[in-house]
Amino acid sequence: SPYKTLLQNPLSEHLFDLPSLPMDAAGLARDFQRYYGYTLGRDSDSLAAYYPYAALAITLRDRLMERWKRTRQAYDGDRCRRVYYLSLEFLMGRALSNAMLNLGLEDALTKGLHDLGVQLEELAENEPDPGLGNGGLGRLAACFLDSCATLQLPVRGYGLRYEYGMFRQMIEHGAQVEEPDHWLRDGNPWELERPEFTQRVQFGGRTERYLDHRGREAVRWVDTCDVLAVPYDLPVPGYRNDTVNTLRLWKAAATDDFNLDEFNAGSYTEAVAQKNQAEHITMVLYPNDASENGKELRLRQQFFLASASIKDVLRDWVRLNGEDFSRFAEFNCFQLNDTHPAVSVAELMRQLVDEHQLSWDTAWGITRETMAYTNHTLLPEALERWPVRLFEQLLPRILEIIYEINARFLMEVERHWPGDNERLRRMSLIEEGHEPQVRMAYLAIVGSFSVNGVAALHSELLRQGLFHDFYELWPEKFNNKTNGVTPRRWLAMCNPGLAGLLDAELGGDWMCDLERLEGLAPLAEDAAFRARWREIKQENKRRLAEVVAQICHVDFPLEAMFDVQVKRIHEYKRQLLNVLHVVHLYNRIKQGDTQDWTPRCVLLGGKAAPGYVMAKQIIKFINNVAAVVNADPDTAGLLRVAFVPDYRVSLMEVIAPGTDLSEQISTAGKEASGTGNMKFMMNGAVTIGTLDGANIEIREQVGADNFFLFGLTAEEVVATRAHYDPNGIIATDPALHEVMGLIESGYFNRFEPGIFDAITLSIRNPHDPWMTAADFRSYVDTQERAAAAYRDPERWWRMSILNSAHSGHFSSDRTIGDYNRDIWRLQTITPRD
Ligand code: B1H
Repeated sequence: SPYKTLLQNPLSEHLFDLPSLPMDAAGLARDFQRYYGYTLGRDSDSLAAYYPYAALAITLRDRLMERWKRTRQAYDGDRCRRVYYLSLEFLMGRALSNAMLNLGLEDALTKGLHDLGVQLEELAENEPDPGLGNGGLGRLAACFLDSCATLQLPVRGYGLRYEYGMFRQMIEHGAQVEEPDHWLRDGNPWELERPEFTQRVQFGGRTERYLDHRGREAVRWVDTCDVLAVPYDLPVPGYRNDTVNTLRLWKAAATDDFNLDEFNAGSYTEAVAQKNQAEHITMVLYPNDASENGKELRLRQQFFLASASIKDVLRDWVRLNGEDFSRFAEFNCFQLNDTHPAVSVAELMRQLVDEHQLSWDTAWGITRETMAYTNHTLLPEALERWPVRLFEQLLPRILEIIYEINARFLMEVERHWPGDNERLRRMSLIEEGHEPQVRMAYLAIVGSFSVNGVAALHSELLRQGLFHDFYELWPEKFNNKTNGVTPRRWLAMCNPGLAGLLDAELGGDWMCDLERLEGLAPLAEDAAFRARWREIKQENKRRLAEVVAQICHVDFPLEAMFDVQVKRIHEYKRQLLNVLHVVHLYNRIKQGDTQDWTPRCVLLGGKAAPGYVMAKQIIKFINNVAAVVNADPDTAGLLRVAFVPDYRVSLMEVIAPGTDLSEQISTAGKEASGTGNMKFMMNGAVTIGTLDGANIEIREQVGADNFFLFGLTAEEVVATRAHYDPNGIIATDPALHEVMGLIESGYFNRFEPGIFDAITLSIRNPHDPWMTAADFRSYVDTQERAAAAYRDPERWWRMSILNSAHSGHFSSDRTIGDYNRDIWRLQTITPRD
């Protein structure tokens, strides 16, 4: 590697004494000007909106740089215990306003730029929204990094630098159309390329036994096709402290060793062109939220992340400690974000045994004390299994190691339950059959000291269902860590109106001790306070309505109840149930049944996995229903429906503050936690929801009176399954009968015959896993109770205030505190001057 060359003479220490940077309005503005004019070389002939944004980003990045270095030095210098959060997804959202908030530079920058005639807010809108994640799982990783930096915990994120993030969603004739998201097109001012820390990752080849220098039998992995992993570091600033943590994203690059045969045969260009293959590994994020990907390239991505990240950590260890690994587990912990990086268990073993010459038992002891696994879903279609055959080709040495782990593990099972062959078959890391598969979740459990779910119900269902055998073997490994979201982005940043009120009522820095929101509870009884609260919500609804008008061309009157469901489109999340309710309201309007009507604006949004046919039909259905409802003059002032395209982090920042009613209506037992539910709650929305995921805990916190509960429980869902009769339900519920009749009459697809047949059939199917018809009646009745509550403003605003007041528990600071207490056991580290 060209970076191997070290400097002949160490650089003078004076070189590292950087002059400190101005933090006042004029000084900031001067830097901004310099970056725009000199560094980026732009002037008045450039109308590209990107460059003023980039100049501001560099201005801010400079002000993080010194703290970033000092944070690294503090972690290295203290030799502290550290955590590595391994995730195929980090859905970070925009960095600029976050950096501004955390550095406390909003006022100075607004003024400095204003003096230059530049509008800060407009400029910030030109930052691309990096979409390196699908949904909740990726966004959770981002909230966690924010909390770790704010709590000053030595945690580093490791992920992939996808060239193309989550696709951009367009809606054409009501249907989803995907467009590639080349978010790096104009460059990324936040990232720091660090080619000097490049790692080499192996693929393919074969294994070979040999005698090492001590004459012991050892294995090496040879004839491999290697790919370089080049790290790009992103700063993760804590809230107004001196900590700046790191998110390290790997980019795949070709090695320089050419295929000599081809090269010598004169095929120079062919030899070079082949190298492009390597770079495909980090080309694109798989957009299949909560369902299996099953493609070879995906396994390549997973191993690429695991191998490069572990090498990075081991290199650091050896740099500071030499080849003595006896205290490695004491100082290092890897948190696996679902099974996507679970191959890390075998890869850590491989590096310790093959590359650092540890014995199997020593290496296994270290691995099992170092890895921790978080499960995020019970859905069978999301449980990762990789064909043994694929492992054989792509990662032959890793497969040998998995076999060895399995053999030793099954002996342990045999000791615990002698002669229980059925159990051995059930618990094996290898699922036998026509096409044998590696069960990645079992590999993660066997190789970890901690296994956690993401909400109380979810963790309980893991213990009692999916992982029951493992729970019986190792009950102490299993624990719950209820999810949370960062109040910096999801309250302070996205809801400046409310933040101002909280500053005034609770004093500063409530966003770092969110339980202080409890102080709002008594104010819910104060009519003057409720009036201020309502005004802030109305202003946020105005902002949201503006976006809906601009993007969807639908008019949302502000006095209506804003009823919102935004999340990935999936049958288990039951966007269909929401639409059935909309059609029911439409029927009532058409029948003149509008006494005591609460005007309602229903907003939906979310992406469907490109290959998920039913999810795409649901999007088309929503849009067709919206078109008919909005075009019917009878609905004026009573009902509006819109589908917002390209739902993403930056849109949620406008949506959550402007929402009255939060829809969390998954089939009970299916949504592991949900995190959108928490963002809405913090911003004063009231939830209508099932007893699923974290909804249960939300209801506990806010009290049953301030939560609209409906539907079957997880237990009832299971019990109902055997005798579920949707057609009987439809026949005996007149409202549902009419709704289904209207849809089946082709009312919403006049010129597109048959396109919704699959949807109506799925609702009528006795094997419908999501049991949409079962919950219709209780959903509609509960929606009516919510509407009545909204007509009683004093009641509604009290509920709204109490939702914010009791949302402190859902700060990701609390979640990270729990991880740290039970799993990570890190000390806080404060960088010093
Ligand atoms: C969640 C996923 C997920 N669970 C596979 N599982 C993926 C699975 O690309 N893939 O292959 C991507 C994502 N995502 C979500 O995690 C849960 O559905 C939510 O309920 C939960 O709140 C969130 C965070 O824990």
